[in-house]
Amino acid sequence: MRTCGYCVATVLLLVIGISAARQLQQANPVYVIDPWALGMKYPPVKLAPNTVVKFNWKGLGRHGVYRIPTGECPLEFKHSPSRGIIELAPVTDGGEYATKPLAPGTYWHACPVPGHCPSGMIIKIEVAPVAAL
Ligand SMILES: [Cu+2]
Repeated sequence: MRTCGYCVATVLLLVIGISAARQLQQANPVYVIDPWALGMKYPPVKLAPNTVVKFNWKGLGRHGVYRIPTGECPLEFKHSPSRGIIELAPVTDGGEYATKPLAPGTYWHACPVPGHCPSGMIIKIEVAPVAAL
């Protein structure tokens, strides 16, 4: 009896594909920003789809996390979704925050404490579509 080489290969690829898809569903990649603090510079980062971004400022003073629409620090950080300013984590003395898994797109995150965004607590996060990786 002859085995069908193509059939075996097809089944193998199918199994590998399914398990890879399961892994993608199960484990979101995590990108950690630690410390989220003054005196740091945050170069732009490119991340895979569904990456969770964690900000850590435990024991590092008063900070928070806002999403802002552009790389320009707003004069005033006030939750205002119509203007693209979204409070993700209010200012607390020490803390941490994790985003939801990020869909493809460009995100700007900044600290809302007066003076912190202009001093460098701002980061551009680009989440690439799957095909672009
Ligand atoms: Cu801050």
